[in-house]
Amino acid sequence: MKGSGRSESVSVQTYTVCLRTASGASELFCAFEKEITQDINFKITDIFSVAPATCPASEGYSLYSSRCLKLSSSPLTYLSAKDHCASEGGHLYYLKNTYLDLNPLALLIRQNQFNWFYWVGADAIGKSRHFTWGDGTPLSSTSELWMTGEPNNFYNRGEDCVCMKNVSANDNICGDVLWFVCEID
Ligand SMILES: [Ca+2]
Repeated sequence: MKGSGRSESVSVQTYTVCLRTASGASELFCAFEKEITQDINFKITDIFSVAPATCPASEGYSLYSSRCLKLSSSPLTYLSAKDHCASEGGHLYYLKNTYLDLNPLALLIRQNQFNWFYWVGADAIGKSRHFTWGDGTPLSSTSELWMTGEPNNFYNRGEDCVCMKNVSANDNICGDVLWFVCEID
C-alpha cells in the first residue's frame, strides 16, 4: 500500500527492533521505530538497551551480569555435560570474548563459593589439538584464558576438552567427571 495514493488514510505502527551485538554480548540494543505507511522511511524515535530480566526458573538458572547461567548440581564427563546443557535448551558456557564473558563466570564462581574444576564449552575432539568453542569459534593456544603452561596435553594423554578452575582454562581428558556451567542464551 506504500505510496499508492494520497487519499489513503495514514496509519502509524510502533514496534520494537532489537539487535544482538556480534561479539555475543547478551545485552540487546533496541529501538522503537515508527512506520508511517505512506512513507517508506523509518524513523528511530528512541534508543535504549535492555537486559534479560529473568531466566527460566524451573531449570535453576540465575542471572549473573545479565547472563542466564547455572552451575551443575552434579559432575559428568564432558560429552554428558554438553548433552545435559543441550537438553535444557542451553550449551556449555563459551568464553569467546575474555572481556565480556569472564565477569559473569567470576560472579557465578564467587556466589557459589565454588573452587574446583568445571567444564566449559570448548574441545579439540577430532580436531588435531585445535580447540574451538561449541559454535566453531577458535580458542587459540595462545589465549590469555589458559593457565600458565596450558594447554599441555599432559603426557600426551589426549587432553581434548577444556575445563576451568576459577577463571583460567586447562586442557583435560574428556572422560573425567567434573562439574560444569551451562548457559541459556
Ligand atoms: Ca592440561
